[in-house]
Amino acid sequence: MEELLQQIEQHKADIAAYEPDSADTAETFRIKYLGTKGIVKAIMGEMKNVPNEQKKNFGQLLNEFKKFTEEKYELLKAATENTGAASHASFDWTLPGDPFPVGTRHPITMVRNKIVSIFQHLGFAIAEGPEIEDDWHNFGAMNLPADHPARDMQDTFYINQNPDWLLRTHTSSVQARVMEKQKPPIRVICPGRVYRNETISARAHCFFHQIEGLCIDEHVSFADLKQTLYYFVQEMFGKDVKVRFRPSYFPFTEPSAEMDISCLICEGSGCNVCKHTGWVEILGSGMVHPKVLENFGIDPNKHTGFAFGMGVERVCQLKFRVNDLRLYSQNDIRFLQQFTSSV
Ligand code: 2U9
Repeated sequence: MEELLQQIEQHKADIAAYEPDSADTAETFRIKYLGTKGIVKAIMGEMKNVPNEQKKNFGQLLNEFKKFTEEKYELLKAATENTGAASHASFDWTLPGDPFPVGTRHPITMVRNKIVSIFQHLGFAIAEGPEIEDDWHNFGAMNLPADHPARDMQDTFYINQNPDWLLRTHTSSVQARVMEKQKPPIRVICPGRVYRNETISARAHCFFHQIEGLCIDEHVSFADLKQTLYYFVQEMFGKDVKVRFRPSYFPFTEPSAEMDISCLICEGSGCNVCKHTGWVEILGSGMVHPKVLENFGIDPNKHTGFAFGMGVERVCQLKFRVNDLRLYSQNDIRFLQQFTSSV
């Protein structure tokens, strides 16, 4: 009897000291103490050998021991369920946490979002369209004649199954689809990926990203174009930036102009980004060609419009000084991790 009481005391001490050090600790404990062949059952079995006058006291003692063991089991179960393994006692809670890698936006996405938000402030809506286009929306509607070099297989990716299908070479096809559905006033901004059959190098890629804009209404003038684009570069590059327009030619605009901004890298003193001119080209623009308006049933005597287009990679290059276009699509984490602040 005395021996049995000593055994119970020893088991209680062992149980009290039991530590949850792995996910299956609670189960191992249950099998050892509370299982059908466990210690609690075995001690209960000793009841038959206890003299009758001691049975009451011993029964009480056994019940307490069983309850004590069951409570410990519940504690172990909770500890291993919550932590997956270790307990408060065996785990150093003061250890620093595991670093959680925070992703960053791709620089092209950051710059695109910024450009889009500037035009959204001016009341431009965003429009998107398919990257696989037909000849009409990409070229025909844009006043590109059948013999225009851009239509050449050398310059454009055509889809084998259907000679009328191609990968859009500019997002003007999106504006074409807007004009099909919507009558003036129209004010849209079209961001998207475009494709050209170029040999990949630091300065050329077979795909890049464009943002084009279109504004059509009554009495829209070249002055509106200039002020809109001036506002854009000030928001994008700061209030000190200067602009200049140079006459240019595009089949879909007349007159056409390219816009330069003062070189932000050398501030006019001369560097290789501005080729020592103090100016860098940023976008193309112009008044929408009357033929393009007519293609969509818009009367050029009543409505006029301006349009512009820019390469997001180009803006990104000026903003972040990235000098190799290939970096944008190589997904090299060492490159991508450098763009942690928003533009
Ligand atoms: C419609 C009518 C006219 C969009 C325009 C440009 C000028 C232009 C280039 C800039 C660099 C393409 O990414 S780039 O290579 N774009 O210079 N784009 S005007 O003109 C339009 C668009 C839609 C209906």
